[in-house]
Amino acid sequence: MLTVYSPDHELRNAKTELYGGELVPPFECPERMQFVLERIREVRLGGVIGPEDFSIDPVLRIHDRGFVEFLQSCWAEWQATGYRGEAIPCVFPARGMQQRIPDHIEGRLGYYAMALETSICEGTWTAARASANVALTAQSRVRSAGDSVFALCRPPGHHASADQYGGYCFINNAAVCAQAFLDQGASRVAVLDVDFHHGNGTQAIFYHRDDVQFVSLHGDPREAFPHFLGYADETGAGPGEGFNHNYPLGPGTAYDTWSEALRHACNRIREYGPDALVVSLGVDTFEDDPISFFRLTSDDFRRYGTVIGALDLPTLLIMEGGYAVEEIGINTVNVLIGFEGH
Ligand code: Q9C
Ligand code: ZN
Repeated sequence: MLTVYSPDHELRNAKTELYGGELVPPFECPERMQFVLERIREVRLGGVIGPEDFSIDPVLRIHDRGFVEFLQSCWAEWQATGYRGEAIPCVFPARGMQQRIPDHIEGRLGYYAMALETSICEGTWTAARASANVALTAQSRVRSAGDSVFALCRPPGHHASADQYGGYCFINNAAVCAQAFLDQGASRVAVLDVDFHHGNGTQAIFYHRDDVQFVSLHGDPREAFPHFLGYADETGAGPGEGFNHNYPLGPGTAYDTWSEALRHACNRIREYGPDALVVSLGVDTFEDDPISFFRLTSDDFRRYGTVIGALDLPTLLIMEGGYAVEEIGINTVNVLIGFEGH
């Protein structure tokens, strides 16, 4: 399988993540990519190519222009205030307040954030753009060659909505690529999200639409981030009713229960009959992931790769989460090997 990768992700190297009331080194760190890249070379999975440069247009098909401009200028504006740390909001347009966009960077941070573990630092926007270019390059290969491609990108994307960042995500790569398939002539695209966390951003973006089906397996929002979306009764709205499927699963979920949900999810995708499949591939479902509570083993990743491969669709696999840094290479590549060997 072909992989698309850019070293420009290293430009996002934040020093802080707000975790348990402390500022700690971020779980979502540059070293993650090194382990995946090394494993791809070790098993000779296939070629690794760099990204093409896409304009901001495919990103603006999904994201709000004011949001994009905010991300672009945030670090400079934050620095101009004289603050010494990384940019973290501390006030939000909470229930009962105005949803107007303020001028001050402090207010705009709160307006555009959905969570505040994700510090914004120098290089964040450049890295997020590179991540989207990697995903879009892989998308264009799937489209032109009809086979399946892996986008090895960070920062991840599935928590980002049209106008909110957070959960380590800025540009929703999966949503941007699903839209690109449609803009290039596809009638229907399915997004299968197997990251441990619910893909709240992707769900919100397509919730009212029938041309993108969103299917997600994730930690039950009662117990897991993002906590405020991802329930089973969220099935879509308006024309999108029936095109959103959530499988929330409880603490300690192992492969028997998880794979049963996956098979159910894959049947939904078969019924939908998409022209292309986008997989939000997070490997934080691993038993030793430091911030998650599923119990998948490294072998389970290979097993479920075959289940997704059996859908037999032109597939774009996009890297999302996974924080057991030394094992994410083995686990990610196991999915790709299983996928190819179905
Ligand atoms: N106690 C992705 O996997 N913090 N984002 C969780 C757990 C945020 C995960 C805290 C997790 C974001 C792409
Ligand atoms: Zn995750």
